[in-house]
Amino acid sequence: MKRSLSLLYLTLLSLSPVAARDLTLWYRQPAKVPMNEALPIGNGRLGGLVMAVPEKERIIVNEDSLWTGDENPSGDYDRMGAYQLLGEVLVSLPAHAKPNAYRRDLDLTGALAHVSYETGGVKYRREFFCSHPAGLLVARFTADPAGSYSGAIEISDAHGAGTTAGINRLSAAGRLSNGLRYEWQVLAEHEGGTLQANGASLVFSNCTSLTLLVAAGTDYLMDYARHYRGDDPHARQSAQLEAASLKSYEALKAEHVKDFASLFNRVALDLGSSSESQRALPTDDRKRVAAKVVDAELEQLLFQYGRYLLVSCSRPGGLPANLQGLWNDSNDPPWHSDYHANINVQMNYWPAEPSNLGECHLPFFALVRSQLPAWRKAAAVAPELRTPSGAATTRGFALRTSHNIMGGLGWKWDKTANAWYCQHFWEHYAFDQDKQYLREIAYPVLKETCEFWEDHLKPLPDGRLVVPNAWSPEHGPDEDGVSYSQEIVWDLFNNYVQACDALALDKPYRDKIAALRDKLAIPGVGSWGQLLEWMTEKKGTNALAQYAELDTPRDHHRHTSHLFAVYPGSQFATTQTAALAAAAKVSLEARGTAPYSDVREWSLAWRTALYARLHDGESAHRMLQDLFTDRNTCPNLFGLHPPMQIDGNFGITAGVCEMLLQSHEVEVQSPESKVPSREAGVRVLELLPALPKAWPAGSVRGLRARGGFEVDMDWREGRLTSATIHNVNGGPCEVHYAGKIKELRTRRGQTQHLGPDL
Ligand code: FUC
Repeated sequence: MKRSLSLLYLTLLSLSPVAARDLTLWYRQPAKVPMNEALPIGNGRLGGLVMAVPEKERIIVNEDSLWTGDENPSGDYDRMGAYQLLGEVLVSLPAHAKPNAYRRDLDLTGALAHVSYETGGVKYRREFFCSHPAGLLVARFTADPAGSYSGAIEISDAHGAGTTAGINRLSAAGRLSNGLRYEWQVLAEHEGGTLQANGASLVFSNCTSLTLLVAAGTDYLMDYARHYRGDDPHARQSAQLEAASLKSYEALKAEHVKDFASLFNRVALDLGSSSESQRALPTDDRKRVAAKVVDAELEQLLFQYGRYLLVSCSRPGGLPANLQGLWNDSNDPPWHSDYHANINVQMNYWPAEPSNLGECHLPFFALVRSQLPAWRKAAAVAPELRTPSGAATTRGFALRTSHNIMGGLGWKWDKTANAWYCQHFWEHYAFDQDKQYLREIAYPVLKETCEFWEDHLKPLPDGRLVVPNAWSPEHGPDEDGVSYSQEIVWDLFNNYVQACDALALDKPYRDKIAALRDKLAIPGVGSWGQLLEWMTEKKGTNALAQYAELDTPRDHHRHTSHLFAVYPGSQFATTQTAALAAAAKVSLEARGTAPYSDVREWSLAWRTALYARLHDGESAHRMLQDLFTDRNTCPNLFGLHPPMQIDGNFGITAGVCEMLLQSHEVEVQSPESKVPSREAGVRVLELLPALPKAWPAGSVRGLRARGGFEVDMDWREGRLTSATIHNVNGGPCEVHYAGKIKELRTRRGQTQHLGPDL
């Protein structure tokens, strides 16, 4: 008995950092604006926004492949299409208007949304989740006492399809303008009372409970060779509903909670305690206060919300997170709710590896690989992508600033987006060290992109190599040797060299690319100590009128593209390239934050990670705190650009990871060189590199580090008290903390405990 009690105590202790109370968003009123207020649930492919209105539940339903548009090698914007809304499930309960004791919440740990209220002496409760194992959205309505539910269920299809009603089923099916077929079905189960079809709705009376199972799908297939079309979704959906209807609600829920926890519970974070008065506030009010007074538990929740959202919208087998993740209430969403390649989709995936959700990165690789044939074709015919000698592109692919899921491209070439995408392929390996993945999935894409850049770099008279006529995203003129492009190509070449070394492959080509890397022009330092964004310092005005001065201390543009080499790149590591890192800091400080209206949402998340890499925890934390203002996040904590945009949610999770643990540096043999190549050396794990004063005591479990490590840490009074380094799949490493260095030579599967002095 004693043993089991102490076991229980230990179990509770180990669960305490992810206690439900700390990880719940809650509100005292129903949602009004779906994207800003509704509660998001998702299983990676199918998603719902729960409005939680007592007298008429509205669940806005999304399926991630419901896209208009097509392949468009000439970049014809109209043909790119947009991510579409599927429709809404509506449950009318007319007698429930104006209830008492209303509350709605989203429990991140269980991935469950709830609504509860009382009216007419009855306690009502709803629960919602999207199950990955079952492939369904599930909604359950219960009440006490029994027999209290009377109302009607309807579906509203966003593309005008009529509803077909069966005995306990509603369905709708249609085709979009590009021929994509879709279908969705709602199966209603009830306990007590009656439920029957009446026209296009299901009418129920005096039921004790209702369970709705929602299935949805399209015939989209991530395969260029099959024109992105696969099987009709009808049979798949019917089978999912059939299988789920054989299980009890509790069994479906238990299966979902277990599946979700298997990913979500890998990381537990405790940043300290908040006050009782902070805890007493609903999330919308609480976040406003948190922008001014530190609310450590809400900061921890914001970190975990990014992980919650990533697991909910990006699971293997589905599409990657788009500009709104998976959630969308419109057929004409902002920026088509597409994949933006100059920061946004990359930021979506920044937290995947460090926050221990490597599998959630896989949909991004699957989509990119499925688009390559179309992107090669588009590159081959683009006059803008001719090589410096005037030849058409024959090797590699390129993409524009935005794209769809069917080989279609949007606005303006972003020439080095191909190399930036490659960084993600490399990072998955860097963290997880899976050589088979590196050989079969990542390496071919990296090599092809190196070939593209081998063909496209332009030599300057002094022998340096530059990316010709490219842009610093959405800021100023296109020119040769823009810092953003130079840094991204350096990153590609450096990663490729490491990939060859890891696989012992292609030595001659590896050496060729290493030589090209070392000839790439490196950004200079300008007259006010800033890192130059273009090869030459700009004076005067910008064609884009709102940024009247380019490259001056008064230039507060939202993008920090020229700081790529600090984060997410690793070229300008603080300890090894101190002069360039210092210049980057000058630029970052000038780019600023509030009240500059252009600095918003994702800009703050990027700045958090940049400050963290520059070891400035106070500024990193200031950026994080600014995200809580009403201009940067919605009441449901979705990022607010405006309008709602999800990248900032993911970016801030990644930023917090960087504040606590960094692993982008390796010990290099010649640290005195201007930009040391990172091809040989021992991985450095830097503990608590940017811990702010706002988090004096805390702990983290389960962060991942490059090189194949998992790290747990505890700290008190702003100082590390203990650390545990699990060698999951790594080699030797060096642990750095506060000027101290400890070399570890553990084997795979071994764990090393370290004290405050390492
Ligand atoms: C980039 C940014 C914008 C916005 C858009 C979706 O173009 O410059 O701020 O986030 O993507």
